[in-house]
Amino acid sequence: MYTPAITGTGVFTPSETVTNAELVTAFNAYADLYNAEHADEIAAGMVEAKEHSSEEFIVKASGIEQRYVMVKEGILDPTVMYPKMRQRSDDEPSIMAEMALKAANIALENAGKTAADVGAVICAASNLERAYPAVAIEIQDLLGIQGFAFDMNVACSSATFGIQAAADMIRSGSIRSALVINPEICSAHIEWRDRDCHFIFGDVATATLLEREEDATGPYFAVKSTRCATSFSNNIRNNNGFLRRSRPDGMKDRRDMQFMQNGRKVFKEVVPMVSQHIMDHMADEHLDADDIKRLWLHQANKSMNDFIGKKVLGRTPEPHEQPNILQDYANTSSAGSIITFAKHSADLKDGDHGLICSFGAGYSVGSVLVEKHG
Ligand code: CO8
Repeated sequence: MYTPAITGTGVFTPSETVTNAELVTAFNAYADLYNAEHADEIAAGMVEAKEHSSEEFIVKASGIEQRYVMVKEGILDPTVMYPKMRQRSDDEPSIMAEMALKAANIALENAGKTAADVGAVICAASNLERAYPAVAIEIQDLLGIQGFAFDMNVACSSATFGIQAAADMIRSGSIRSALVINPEICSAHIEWRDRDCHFIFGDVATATLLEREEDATGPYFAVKSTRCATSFSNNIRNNNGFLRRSRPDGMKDRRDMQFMQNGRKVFKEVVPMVSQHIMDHMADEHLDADDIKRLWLHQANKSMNDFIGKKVLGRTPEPHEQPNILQDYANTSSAGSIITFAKHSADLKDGDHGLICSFGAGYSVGSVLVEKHG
C-alpha cells in the first residue's frame, strides 16, 4: 500500500466579475419588465408579481459580495438573463476542457511536474456540458496524458469524492498519480430570474494533483484518510437531462430545468449532517478539535460555515482556522473547498493536520484529512 499525497493545486479564475450591485440592478429591471408585461394577470391574481432583490439581503443571507463568470454577456440583460455563449465546433476544445486545462497546468507547475507524470484524469463537477465523450478524456488528450480518464458528478461534493477515488487508486497501486479537476460553470445552470437564488453561484475551475508520497518533490499534504456519505434529498434539484425532449412540455422554458432549492431546509438539514460527519471522521482518526489546524469547507454560505466550524471545534474558529473565499467567488459548487485549500494552506507547518470538506446536493458530504509535510 502506498500513501497518496496532494502535491499541487491550481485555480483558474475567469476574468469577468458580476458584483452584487450589478446583479441586483439587472434583476430589478427584469422584475419591472416582467410585472409590466403581466400587469393584467397580476391584477387578476392569476400571476404573482416579482419582488425586487437587494444587496443588503444577499450579503446578510450568504456573505457573497461578487462572483466570477465565464461569459458575462446576457446575464445582466433583463431581456436575456443567462450567459450567451458562442457555439464551438466539435474540433475545438470545449469550454469546460479549456478552463480545466488552465487549472491543471497551474497544479502541475505548482507540484513541479509535467503531464508525463500523470496517470489518470478525473473530471469531477456538478454538471457536464455534454453526455459523451467524457470531458475528462478531452482534457487528458489536450494535456497529452497517458492512462485513462473519466467524468463523475456528485454535485458540490464532486471534488472530495474525486479525491477519494484517486487516493484509493494510488493507495492500492493501480495508478501512480491523478489529476482531479473541477470545472464549474454554475452561471449556466442557475436561474438568474429567481431572486431566491440568482446571487448564489459563480464560475471557476480547480485542479488537484495526487501522487504517491514518495514522488513529491516539494512540500505536500499526505492524504491520511477520506470519508464520503450520501443521503437522498429533493431539496436541491435540477431536472434537466437527456429525457427532456421525450416528455410533454419538456422543451418549454421551465423553472425546474435550472437549479432549484429549498434553501432554509438545506441549511437546517445539512449543517448537522456535515458537523457529525467531520466529527466522526476525526474520532476515527483519534484526533481532537485541537489537533485540527485548519478547516477548508465548502463555500455555500458564510453562516453555514460558521455553524459547522463552531460545532466541530467546540468554539468560534479564528478566521485563519476556517477561511472563506465565498465573498469573492460565491458558491462555485465542487470547487469551493479546493479554492480555499489552494489559497490558504501554504503556511501550515510540518506535521499540521487539516480537513477539506464539501457538501451539497444529493445530499452528499465528503471529507479529506491531510497532514502537511515539508
Ligand atoms: N433579495 C431580497 N429578499 C430576498 C431575496 C433577495 N435576493 N431572496 C429571498 N428574499 C426574501 C425571501 O423571499 C424571504 O421573504 P419572506 O420572509 O417574506 O418569505 C426572505 O427574503 C428570507 O428568505 P430565505 O428564508 O430564503 O432566506 P435565508 O436566510 O434562508 O437565506 C439562502 C437563503 C442564502 C439560500 C440560505 O438558505 C442558504 O444558503 N441555504 C443553504 C444553501 C446551500 O448550501 N445550498 C447548497 C446548494 S449548492 C449545491 O449543492 C450544488 C448544486 C449543484 C450546483 C448548481 C450550480 C448552479
